[in-house]
Amino acid sequence: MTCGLPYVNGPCHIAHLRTYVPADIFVRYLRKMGQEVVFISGSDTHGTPITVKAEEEGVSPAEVMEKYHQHFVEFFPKIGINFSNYGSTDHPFNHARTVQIMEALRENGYIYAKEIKLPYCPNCDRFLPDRYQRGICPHCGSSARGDECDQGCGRYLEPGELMDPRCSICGTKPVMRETRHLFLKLTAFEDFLREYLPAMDGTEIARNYALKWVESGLKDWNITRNLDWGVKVPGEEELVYYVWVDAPIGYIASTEEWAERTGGDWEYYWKGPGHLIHFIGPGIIYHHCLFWPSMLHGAGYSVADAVIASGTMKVEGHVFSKSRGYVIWVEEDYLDKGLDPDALRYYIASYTGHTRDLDFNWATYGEKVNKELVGTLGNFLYRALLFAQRNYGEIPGGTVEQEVKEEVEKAIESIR
Ligand code: B3M
Ligand code: ZN
Repeated sequence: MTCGLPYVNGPCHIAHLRTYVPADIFVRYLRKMGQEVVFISGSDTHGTPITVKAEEEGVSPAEVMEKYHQHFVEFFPKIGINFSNYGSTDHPFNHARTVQIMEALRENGYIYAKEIKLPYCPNCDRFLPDRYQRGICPHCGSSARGDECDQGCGRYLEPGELMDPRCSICGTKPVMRETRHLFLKLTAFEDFLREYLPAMDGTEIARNYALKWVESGLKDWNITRNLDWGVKVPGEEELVYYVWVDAPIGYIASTEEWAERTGGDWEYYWKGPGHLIHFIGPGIIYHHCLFWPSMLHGAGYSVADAVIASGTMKVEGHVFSKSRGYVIWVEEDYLDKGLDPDALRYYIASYTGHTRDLDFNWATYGEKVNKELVGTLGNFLYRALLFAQRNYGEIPGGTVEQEVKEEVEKAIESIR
C-alpha cells in the first residue's frame, strides 16, 4: 500500500490528510483481517516545487528538503499514521533505482532523445521548467503553470504547451531556445493501457479519467528537465529526470529501505505475486494511471492492482488553496492547539464518501465532536461503564446472548 509522496516544500496540511487518513484506516483494517501489509510513503524531494521554494527563501534546495522531510517524519506518528517505511526520493536507493529503471526502458527501446525548443528567460539566464513559468492553459484558457493547469482543468501539460508563458520569478517573456531532451514513448503503451486500465481496481474516477485520456490520444512524454537538482541523467550533463519520473520510483526505493531494515523482500511486491495499491489525491491520476504503469510495465516490474483516488478538499466551503489561505496547517492550526488527532481523523473519515468533496469547517467540526463523539459515543460508554461500576464495582464477566452475538457478526460482515 502506498500513499502519494508529499512535496517537502512546506508542512503537512489538511488536504494531505484527505488521502493519508483513509489510507491508514484501510491499512489497519486489512491487518485486522489478517493481511500482511507494507505501508509505504516518503518525501518527494526534487523538482521545481522544491527549487522555487528554496529561491523564495534564499536557501539551498537541500536545506528546504531536510527541514520539511524531518517535519513529516515527526508529524505522521502524531496523527496516528505509522508507515512501514517513510523514505525519501533523495535516498541513494532512489537515485540508483531511477537510473536502473530508465536504463531498462532505454534498452527496451522506449526512450529517445530529441532537440526541442523550450522557453528560456534571457533575464534569469535559464530555461524555465514547470513552476518557473506561468501562462495560459491550452485546454481551458485558465491561468496555469508550466506542467499543470493548477487553477483550471487540472490537466498535465507538456513542456512547451503552455500558452503565453512568463518567467514566474521575474515576469519576463521568455524566448524559445533549442535544447536536447529525452522522451518516453508513451504512444507505444497504448495497447497495454487499454488492456490494463479497465481491469484496474480502485475508484472509478481514477479508471475513467485515465481511459478518457487514452481515448483522446497519447503523446510521448518529456522525461528530463534543465535543472541541477534531482536525479542526474547519466551522460547528459545539463539534465535531471523530471520529478514525476523519480517520485513514483520512490515507492519502490522506500520499499527497498523497508526491506533492508526488516529483512523483508521488496521484489515480492514490485516484481512478484504481492498486490500493489496506490492511494492518491485527485490531481495526480494522470501520473499514476498513464505514466507510472507504462514505466513499470516497460521496465519489467509489476503494475498496481488498484489506484484509489480521493475526492477534493475544501476549507470553509472554498477550494483548498495554500496561496489564498484556505488551508489548515495540521500541526500549527490543530495539534498545537491541543486538539485531539483522533477527532480530526474521525471528521475526515465520517464526513462523506472517499471520492466526494470533503469540506473542513470549524462549525461542523465542533458539532461532530460534541454531538457524535462526546454526545453519542462518549455518552454510550459513560452510561455503560457507570452502570457497571454502580452495580458491580467493575466490568462483570458474563456471556453474550446469541441474538447479540449474531448482530455483532452481521455488523462485522457488513463492514467487511
Ligand atoms: N509529490 C504531490 C502532488 O502532486 C506529489 C505526489 C507524488 S506521488 C509519487 O500532489
Ligand atoms: Zn486547463
